[in-house]
Amino acid sequence: QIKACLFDLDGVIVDTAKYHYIAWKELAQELGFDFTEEDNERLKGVSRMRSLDILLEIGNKSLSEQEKLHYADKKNVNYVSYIQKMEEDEILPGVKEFLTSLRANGIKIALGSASKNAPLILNQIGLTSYFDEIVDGNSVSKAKPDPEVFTKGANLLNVTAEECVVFEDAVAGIEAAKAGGMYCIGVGEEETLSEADFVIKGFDEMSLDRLKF
Ligand code: G16
Ligand code: MG
Repeated sequence: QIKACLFDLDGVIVDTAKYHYIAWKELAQELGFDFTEEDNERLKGVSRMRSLDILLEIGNKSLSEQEKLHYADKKNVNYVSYIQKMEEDEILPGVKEFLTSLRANGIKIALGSASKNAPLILNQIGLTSYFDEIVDGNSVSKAKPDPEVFTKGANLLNVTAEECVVFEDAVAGIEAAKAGGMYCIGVGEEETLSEADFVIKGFDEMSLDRLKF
C-alpha cells in the first residue's frame, strides 16, 4: 500500500537545469574554459560543491578551498538571479494535476532535493503548500546517491520505505531511492534511467492507478 510520494525537484517538477547550465557556463568562461551542454549532464542531482569540482576537472583547473567557496557562491548569486524570475508556468506538464490527485486521495507528499534553493523555487512556482515535508540541501548531510534525503522524508511523514514511491530524473537520485529500499519511478529517458523500477517521460503519463503496481 503506497502512502507517500517523494519528489526530486530539479528535472522532475521544474527544468532548473537550464539555469544551472547558464550559471556554470558563465563561471567556466570567467575561469577561461568552455563548458558544454553534454558536460552539464554530469552535474544533475549533484551538490553545489561537488558540481564545482567536476567543472574544475573539465577545465583542468585547481583552486584553493577558499577560492572554491568564492566561486561556488558567485555561481549561486548568478543562478538565483535567474530562478528569482521563475513563475508558475514553468511547472512541468502534468505535475500540478498529479499532486492535486495525490492530495485528494490522502497520499502524503514530500520533496527530496539536493538544492539549497528548493524553498525559493517552490515559492516562485506557487507549489509550497502541496508539500507536507520539504527535505533539501539545507537539511541533509550526505548527498545523493546516499539515501538520507529520502529516508529523512519518509521518517518525517511517518511512513516506511516500502510505503513510498520516489520520482527522480538523475542516476544518483535513483541510486539513492533504491539504497533506501524505495520503489523508484524515473522521469526522463529509459536508456539513462534503467536502474529505476519504471520510467515515464513526464507526468502527463502518470496517474494514481500507476502507483498501485
Ligand atoms: C539540484 C540539481 C543539481 C544542483 C543541486 C544543488 O538537485 O539537480 O544540478 O547542483 O540541486 O543545487 P543548489 O546549488 O541550488 O543548492 P535536485 O536533487 O533537486 O535534482
Ligand atoms: Mg533532479
